[in-house]
Amino acid sequence: MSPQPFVPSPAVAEALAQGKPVVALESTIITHGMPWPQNLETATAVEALVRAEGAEPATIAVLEGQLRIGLDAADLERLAQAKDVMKLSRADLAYAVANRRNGSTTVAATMIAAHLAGIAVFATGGIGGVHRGAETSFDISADLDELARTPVIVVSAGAKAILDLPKTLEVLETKGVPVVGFGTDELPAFWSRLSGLKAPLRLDTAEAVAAFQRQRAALGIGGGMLIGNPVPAEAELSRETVSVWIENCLAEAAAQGIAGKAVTPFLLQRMFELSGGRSLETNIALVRNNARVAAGIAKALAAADL
Ligand code: PSU
Ligand code: MN
Repeated sequence: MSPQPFVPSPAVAEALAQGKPVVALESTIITHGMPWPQNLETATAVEALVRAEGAEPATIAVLEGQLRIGLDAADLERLAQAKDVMKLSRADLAYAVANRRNGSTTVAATMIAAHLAGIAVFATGGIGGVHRGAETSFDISADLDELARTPVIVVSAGAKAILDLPKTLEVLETKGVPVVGFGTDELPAFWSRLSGLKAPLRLDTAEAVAAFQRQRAALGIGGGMLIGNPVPAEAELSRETVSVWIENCLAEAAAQGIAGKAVTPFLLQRMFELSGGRSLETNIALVRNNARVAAGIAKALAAADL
């Protein structure tokens, strides 16, 4: 058995050993969040963008039971085309390793793996949160608990607008998770820049985010933080535009009895179809924007460590 419970790529191992900036990237967005071939194109483009910004990308997944931190081009392509890939969170990450399965990591599982490997920053699209109707379904993403317990900075465009955003903010506040508008006073709403909800905190630079997380650690306050980075204006879909598609796809999910882990992938796929592909274009733009900001934060953290 290897001394470490994970397998870093050579580039990630070297970057970590030298204290260079590293950005973790999730893989559920590849297997369950976007259709082929845009999933592979996006994953590849996001990695290139992180490198161009001067950080090392580490896409995380479980491949044949190995928890891999950093994938090569062939791994990414295989994952992007694979069927029967588990969608892994805290509950089943170790199950996939123990049973030699293939699995993609959600925000929660990516945070666990990133922290294990010593990576402090992670870029995604939108986190999971409190689903609409959670007062009866109890469907609240494990991403929120993970943010409360694992010290990784998660750069997102907010929580997906298919969720109940006010309830998601309330749960994050209860759990003590800082929610930071990045260069904005308002919580972004994934496909849209505005949600109508105030971001509890605001910071305007990568250095300020790094300083805040270091201060939290110095005070012995554990856990991660959520950065809400609005989608670039030229790529956004207005709240009015998306709200009709959201109502329709939520009604379909309810009529078909979609539940559990299948809910988020179902809603994203139907949003893609109902929007004629526009939701995906925006999703790609916001992921790229988040990767760029995450690379800046990783650099600020690495510089402060010198
Ligand atoms: N954001 C996206 N696409 C995705 C996801 C987020 O743009 O596919 C994934 C993330 O991996 C997130 C997961 O952790 O959806 C949330 O799933 P659930 O609601 O079942 O916890
Ligand atoms: Mn859920």
